[in-house]
Amino acid sequence: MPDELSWRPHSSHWGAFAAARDGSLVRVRPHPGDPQPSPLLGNVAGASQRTARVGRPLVRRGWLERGPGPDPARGGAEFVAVSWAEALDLVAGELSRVRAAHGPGAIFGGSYGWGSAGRFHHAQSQVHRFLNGLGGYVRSVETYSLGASRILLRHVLGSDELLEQPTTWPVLAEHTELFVCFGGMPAKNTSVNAGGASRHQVPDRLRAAHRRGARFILFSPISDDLADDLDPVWQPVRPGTDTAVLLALAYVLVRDGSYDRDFVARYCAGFDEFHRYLTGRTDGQPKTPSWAEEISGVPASFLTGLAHEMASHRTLVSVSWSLQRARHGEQPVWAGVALAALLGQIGLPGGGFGHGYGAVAGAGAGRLEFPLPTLPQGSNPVPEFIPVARIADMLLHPGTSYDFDGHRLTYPDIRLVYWCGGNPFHHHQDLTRLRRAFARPDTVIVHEPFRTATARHADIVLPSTTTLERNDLGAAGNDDLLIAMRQVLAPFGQSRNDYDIFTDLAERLGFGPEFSQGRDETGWLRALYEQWRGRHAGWAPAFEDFWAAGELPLRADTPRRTFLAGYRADPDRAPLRTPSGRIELYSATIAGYGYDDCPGHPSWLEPEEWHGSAKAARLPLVLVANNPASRLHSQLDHGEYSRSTKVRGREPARMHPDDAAGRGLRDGDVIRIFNDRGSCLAGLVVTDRVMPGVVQLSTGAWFDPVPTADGTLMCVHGNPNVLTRDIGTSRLTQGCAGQLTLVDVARFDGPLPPVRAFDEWPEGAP
Ligand SMILES: Nc1nc2c(c(=O)[nH]1)N[C@H]1C(S)=C(S)[C@@H](COP(=O)(O)OP(=O)(O)OC[C@H]3O[C@@H](n4cnc5c(=O)[nH]c(N)nc54)[C@H](O)[C@@H]3O)O[C@H]1N2
Ligand SMILES: Nc1nc2c(c(=O)[nH]1)N[C@H]1C(S)=C(S)[C@@H](COP(=O)(O)OP(=O)(O)OC[C@H]3O[C@@H](n4cnc5c(=O)[nH]c(N)nc54)[C@H](O)[C@@H]3O)O[C@H]1N2
Ligand SMILES: [Mo]
Repeated sequence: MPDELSWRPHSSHWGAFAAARDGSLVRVRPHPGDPQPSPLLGNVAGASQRTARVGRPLVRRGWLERGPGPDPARGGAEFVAVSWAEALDLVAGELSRVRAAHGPGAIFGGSYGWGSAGRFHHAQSQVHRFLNGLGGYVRSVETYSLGASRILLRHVLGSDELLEQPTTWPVLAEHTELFVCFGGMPAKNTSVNAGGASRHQVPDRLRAAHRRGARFILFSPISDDLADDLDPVWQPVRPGTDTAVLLALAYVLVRDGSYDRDFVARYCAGFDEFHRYLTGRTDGQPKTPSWAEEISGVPASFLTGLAHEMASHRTLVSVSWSLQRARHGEQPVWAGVALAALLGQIGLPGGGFGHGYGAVAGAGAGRLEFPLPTLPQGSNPVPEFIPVARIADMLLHPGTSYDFDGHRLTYPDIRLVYWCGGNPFHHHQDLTRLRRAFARPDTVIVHEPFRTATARHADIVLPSTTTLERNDLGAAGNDDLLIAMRQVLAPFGQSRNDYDIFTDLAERLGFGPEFSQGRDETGWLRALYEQWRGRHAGWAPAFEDFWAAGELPLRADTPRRTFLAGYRADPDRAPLRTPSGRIELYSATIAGYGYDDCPGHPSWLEPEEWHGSAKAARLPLVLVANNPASRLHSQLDHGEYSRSTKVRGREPARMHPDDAAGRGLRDGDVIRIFNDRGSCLAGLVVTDRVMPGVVQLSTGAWFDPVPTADGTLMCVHGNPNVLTRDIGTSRLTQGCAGQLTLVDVARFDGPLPPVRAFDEWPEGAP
């Protein structure tokens, strides 16, 4: 009987839950206070033990026999199981060798990725603390999530506060009359929040706005980017062309005199430069609705009507993060800010500009007023870094220089890659190229609970525990609860906590006591909690009481907050931290960099791959590689819920009935999606929820490559990143541009290659 089980509180990036052992099974039930628990919880039970786990430390046979060095065999070779003592000696020895021979600047510890929820066992914090203790490493900056916009917003609004402290949901639910959503606010995404979400509130807030009479406009290639129960008006838009649409809306406001002159004069700088571009005085092309229709496919009459509606209602211009995860991704964000500025509602409740509502549960949930318990990471004396998505360029082209936000930087010469808590062979673009890049270093070390594609590309794989196998503190900076994440299962096989692995390595490398401070897991949890309580949360109970209670409320409710209300109230006393102190519709700083791919004001710049490019004659479909509905990235892809969505064991790819019929394809077919960079198989879902000319394939199917005759890789499981282009958004931000790519699709005939992504690996005896 489930009620006789011993339920323990726990948490994940997709929500708080309780888990219990039931014989050899794990049972999971959502937190009772969560009004809309995530379906992703359905991946947890079956995926935690056995299947696809790494059970022992593994060393690639070639590396063990021939020693460190570049090796194209990385990714396809046999592993040998070794003892922990042997594995740790090898890792410590190799770290020492590389440091002695090449210095700490030859170690890449950027190690990007989501890992698991939990403040102490947070994999990124652990590896950074460890490598800092050792003397430093080359780091990565920024994220795949927001590569273009964080940097752009610092130039345009003087900070990235929009991302941390946007207008909160209660205010939107009460005041917004018109939600104009570029890229939507997909319900699938609001399951997730870095660190966790104990109360998923976004669907209810949107429904509340709808009940009050708010209207929703969805600009997207896909109709389910806004929930059906909001009765959205779906306006399909060619992927990658939203900037033209936003500029045309701004153009109508200016042409018809319905923009807010006072707001622009008082709160903005650079209107004249932007105006000259909008009206065509700089390039001969007024950014009219018919001009935008030609580019985007959105009818000019719709745009003219909408611009007037926007000016006469309390309007939120909402741009999803996905729009900036594409070439020239800075432009739709900047154009969105400019449009909202012309509407003059920035700083008013429910009006203005939003970015990322519907990306994560915490956007608009409001930040806590105090910091969370945090593992100190130490400091890194190595100055070198890369923008995170330039990983393959760095490994392939040491010594080469490139542009980044006004700087000219040089790629370091990396000999050792250390990854803990991320899956670049899921998240990075052009995986054939990434495999070439991973052949270059002397040594690749990966900590992983699972047999991921990244672990497969390592020389040494150290098996980590999952969160269910350890104790932790669960919390997010914009959530209501601190959760006592209690261990439910014994560690699988010989897997160990990342912390314990690093402690033993630090011991071997001579800084054991500094790293561990003499504490075990419980010692750290108690210390982190009590230090936090002492500094920031005197009202909280002692650790033992918190742990026994299982959770601690951090606040009563979502705060009410309006973005830039203070600036609006007094722009002279509370200026923005831009050079002008105002919202920059034109940035002399950016213009001064002279980047052809990011000029000084919002601009329509044709991407290399879209429906309008010459290449589209040969590759006529735009692939939308968005974030997956059935899991968090690649995590627990072998879980029950994720597997239930697969079509003939492959990741589902959705396309419009006309595109399917034109290719003789039927629902349920296994298709091959291809371009010049590679190909993948997927299971076809035919639906009119996707606009014609688009194929949608989410990220995160575990990479399962087979070589092809032309030297590119084919993923038989459906990882879209074998197709995407490995290029920065622009020279300003060098963000990930993986969302959009030109492809074509054909039925895959012939014997179907089996999906082996979750199988055991070839493993030899030592
Ligand atoms: N084409 C395309 N590509 C994209 C995107 C896109 O839109 N389009 N989106 C991008 C975005 S926004 C992001 S954020 C990235 C996400 O990319 P990642 O964050 O790299 O993806 P995850 O699958 O979450 O990888 C986390 C890994 O950590 C492992 N892990 C979990 N817990 C632990 C632990 O305690 N210890 C250790 N050592 N490991 C652990 C998991 O098993 C998993 O393999 O993908 C990006 N890639
Ligand atoms: N379930 C689930 N939720 C997640 C994640 C996950 O892996 N799984 N990942 C989390 C992470 S790390 C992040 S960064 C956020 C990402 O948040 P986003 O980047 O906003 O999410 P995506 O799903 O990639 O894209 C949202 C939608 O944008 C639309 N879109 C794509 N290109 C265009 C375009 O050119 N124009 C228009 N108008 N629309 C376009 C697509 O139809 C897509 O469904 O999601 C988070 N939430
Ligand atoms: Mo992300």
